[in-house]
Amino acid sequence: MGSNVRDRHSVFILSRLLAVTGLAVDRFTGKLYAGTDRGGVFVTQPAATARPGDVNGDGKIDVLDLVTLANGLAGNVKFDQAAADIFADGQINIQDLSALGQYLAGNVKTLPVVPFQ
Ligand SMILES: [Ca+2]
Repeated sequence: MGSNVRDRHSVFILSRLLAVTGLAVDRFTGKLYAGTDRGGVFVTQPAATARPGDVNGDGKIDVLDLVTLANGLAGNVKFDQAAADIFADGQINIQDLSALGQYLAGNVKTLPVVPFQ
């Protein structure tokens, strides 16, 4: 019986979500809005697409990502594997840590760092 209540509540929530029309994605921020312009109500972030360097997934690329990756490589914490291939060679290792450090130091302007073929 308890699950019926939850199911009805889920259907209610779903119907409310489907009632929302005119969803729009802000091309600059990637945020999804209900409304036809940027003045609409912020709904949610779109499904996660890995942003190279944002290893901890907080939307920023900063020294915390460096710390997270270092700890991740040491096996101490979990991290966003797709975002961690900063030196884009399909592997996650010390080269990614180095590339992120170079980016944070300003020596690399964009991520990922694509190795020479
Ligand atoms: Ca981050």
